[in-house]
Amino acid sequence: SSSDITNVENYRKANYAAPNPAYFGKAKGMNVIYVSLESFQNFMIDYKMPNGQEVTPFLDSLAHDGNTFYFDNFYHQTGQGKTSDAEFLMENSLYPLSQGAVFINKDQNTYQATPAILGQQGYTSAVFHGNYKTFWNRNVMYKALGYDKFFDAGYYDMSPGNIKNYGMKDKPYFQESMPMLESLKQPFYTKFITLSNHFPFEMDPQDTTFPAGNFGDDPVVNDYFQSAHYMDDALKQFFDSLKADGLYDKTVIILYGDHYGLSENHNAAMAKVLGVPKITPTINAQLQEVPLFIHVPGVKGGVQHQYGGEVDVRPTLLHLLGIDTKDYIEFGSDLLSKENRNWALFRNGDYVSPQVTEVSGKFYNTNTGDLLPNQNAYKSINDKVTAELQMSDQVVNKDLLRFYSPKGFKPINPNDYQYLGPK
Ligand code: GP9
Ligand code: MN
Repeated sequence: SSSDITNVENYRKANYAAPNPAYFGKAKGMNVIYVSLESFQNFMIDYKMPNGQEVTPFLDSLAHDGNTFYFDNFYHQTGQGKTSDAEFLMENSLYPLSQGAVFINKDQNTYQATPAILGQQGYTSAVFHGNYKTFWNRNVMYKALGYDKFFDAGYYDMSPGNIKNYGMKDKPYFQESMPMLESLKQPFYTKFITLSNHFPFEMDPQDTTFPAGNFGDDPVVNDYFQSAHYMDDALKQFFDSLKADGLYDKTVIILYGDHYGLSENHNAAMAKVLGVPKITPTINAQLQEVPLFIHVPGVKGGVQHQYGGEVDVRPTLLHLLGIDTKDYIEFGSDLLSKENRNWALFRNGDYVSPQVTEVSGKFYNTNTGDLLPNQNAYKSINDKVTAELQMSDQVVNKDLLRFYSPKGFKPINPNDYQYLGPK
C-alpha cells in the first residue's frame, strides 16, 4: 500500500549517499558495457600458480594500471537465482529473493531499472548472452527491466566446437558479438553475460594450454584455474576489439564476478589454494568476494578498499553518468561517494565490514577471524541487516514500485518490448 512505500522512501532518504562532485557526470553521455564474469571469485586476482604463472594476467593488469577502479572488498549478494540475481542487483539496486529466483517469480512487477532509466535519456539497451533466451526467464524479465534488444543463442553459431555446457564459449562469444554491438545506435547500455567459466569448469583440451591446478584430488577446483585463465584471455581479446573499433574511448566498462564458483563443498582444496590450515567463518565470508572493475575513459582509477556489494553498483554508475539517484528507490550506496557506507550484507543475513564480520549470528574480528569478546555489543548490526533485507523484500514481494513515481521517470510498458530473434 502507499503507507508501505512511504516507509521505504523514508528509509531510502536516510541511507542515500550523495554523489561525489569529483566523479558526478564524468561519464555523461558515454556508452556502457557491463560484463558478468561467470563464477569468478576475487581470490583469483593476482593469484599465481606454484610455477609462478599468473592465472588472470589481463584482469591483474586492469587492477594495477591506475586507470581502472578495482574494488578489492566487493561481495556478491546472490541467492538461488545465481547469475540472474546478480543481474537483478546490479540493475535495480534491490536484493533478490531469499528463496527462488526473482527473475522467475516476480517477472510481472513494476521496476524502475537502469535500462528503462537510460532508455528515457536516449540510450539503446541490449543484452548479449550465448544461451537460450528463456533461461532464468530472461525473455520475460528483460521486458520488465526495459531492455530494447536481447541477442541470445539464436544469434550465435552454436555449433558443437563453440559451446560448453550452458552455451557459447567466451572467445567465440565475444568475437561474434562485436558486429552486433557495433550495429547498435549510440549511446548504448549493454550487458555481456559470459558463460564458459561455469561449474564444473572442465575445458575441452584443445581450448587451453594453461596447466590445471594441483591442489589435491578435487577436479572442480583444479579445473577452475584453466577455465578462469581462458575467460581472462577472452576478455583481453574483447578489450582489443573495443580499442580497434574506437568504442573503448567512449564507453564505461564495468566487469563483475556474478557469484562464487567454488562452494563450501570445496573448502578442503580451497585451504590448499589459499595456503591456510582451514577455511574459518571469516575466510569463508571473504571467499564471497567477487572482483569489480570500472573503467571510465579520462578518469583516473586505482585500487579501492571500501566494502560494498552488487547492490551498490547502480548508484555508482548512474552518478558517473550524471543521473542523481536520490528520487529512486534503491538500497545501494555509491561506492565513490564520500558518504559511502562501507559495508555489505549477504542474502542469508550475514554481514561484512572492515572491522566486523557476522556469520550465522556470531560476530568476528574481520582481520584476525577471532570471535569478538562482547557479542551483545553488535546486535545493532544484525538489526540493520534484517531491516534492510525486510525493506527490500517488501518492495519486491508487494510490488511496491507500482505505487511510486520517481521524478522525471515515465513508467514503462513491458509489452512495448519484443525479442523476436534474428531474421
Ligand atoms: C545461463 C547462466 C547460468 O544462462 O545464467 O549460470 P548460473 O545462473 O547457473 O550461474
Ligand atoms: Mn552464474
